[in-house]
Amino acid sequence: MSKPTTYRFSFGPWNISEGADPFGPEVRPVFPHEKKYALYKPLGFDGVQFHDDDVVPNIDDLTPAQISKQCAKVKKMLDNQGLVPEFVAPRLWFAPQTVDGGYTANSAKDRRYALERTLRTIDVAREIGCGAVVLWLAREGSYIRESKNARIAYQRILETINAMLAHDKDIEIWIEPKPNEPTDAAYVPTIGHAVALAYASSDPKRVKGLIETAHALLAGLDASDEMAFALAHDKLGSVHLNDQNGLKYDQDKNFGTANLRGAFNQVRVLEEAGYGSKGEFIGLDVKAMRTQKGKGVTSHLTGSKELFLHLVNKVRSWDRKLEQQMIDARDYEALELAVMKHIMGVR
Ligand code: 3MF
Ligand code: MG
Ligand code: MG
Repeated sequence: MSKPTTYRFSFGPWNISEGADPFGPEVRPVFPHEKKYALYKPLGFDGVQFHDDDVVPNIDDLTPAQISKQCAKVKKMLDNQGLVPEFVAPRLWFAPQTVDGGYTANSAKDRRYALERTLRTIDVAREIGCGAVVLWLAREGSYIRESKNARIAYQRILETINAMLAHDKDIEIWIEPKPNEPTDAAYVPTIGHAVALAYASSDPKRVKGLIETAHALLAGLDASDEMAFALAHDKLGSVHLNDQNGLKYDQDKNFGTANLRGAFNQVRVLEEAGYGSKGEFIGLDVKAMRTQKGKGVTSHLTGSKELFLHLVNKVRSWDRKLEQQMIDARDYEALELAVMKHIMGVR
């Protein structure tokens, strides 16, 4: 048995929010972005996940020199805080040019905007010392199927990936699949789609996936199987651990709080594959409840991390010999009861 992984954790500054939802405004006092970074280390987090405009606000309005200057400032801040930039994601879904999608928009001008902004995101990543760009393909889908040609849309996503790989010889691209929301149906709903794009690309080794628990659940899939699929192809760039209580709005609940057994199995799959041993982060994508009071609310982050670590202990203390006996006897009834009792801490 190799030595146990010491996990490192990450999250994006958007995880510390003021509680706005699609039906109501912010309910907590504003906590400025720049102040969030000072919270990471004291909370036990080493990695920062960025949108491009978290690094460079108003990125569309700045010259390359201004962008470089801002990147240098952020790099210095990260170095001072002892933080690692895990990835940068082009926040395309906010731009007025991407109302009908970015890479898959029907307008050539809008597609050009999306590509240019994405290539700039790669430059931003490199300048802050970060080796990965995440594509959450939020608006690459459709509201009605007839509005776009899906076959052409897939080709366009692939062309974008190839252009990104050509733009920088080292950057990795991690695709974060999600089946729906904000579109009715997304073109890259599962890790299988992302991995197919990776193999079809000009440099499959540099194209991987980022799996969010809730996104797998929204697709009706088991998040641990999605992770296992990526790991079997050596294509799990990172994770967004969280939870989701059935097919509702995108909840980003705390890890393990709605589906404890599913969370146990995600930790188990990650542990068994040695995920984290090469520096991969345990990323969180969790949202504090709107009811939570305070400024700079972070208890959902520390709570999710704590539950993750408890589950690591559960996975490590699980009796594998007994498990093998039950598998050999094909007594899955006994196996299920034993798993449940182990998770619940009863004998
Ligand atoms: C989506 C993501 C992020 C979102 C974040 C804020 C990288 O699941 O992971 O994109 O921006 O959730 O909405
Ligand atoms: Mg989510
Ligand atoms: Mg996510």
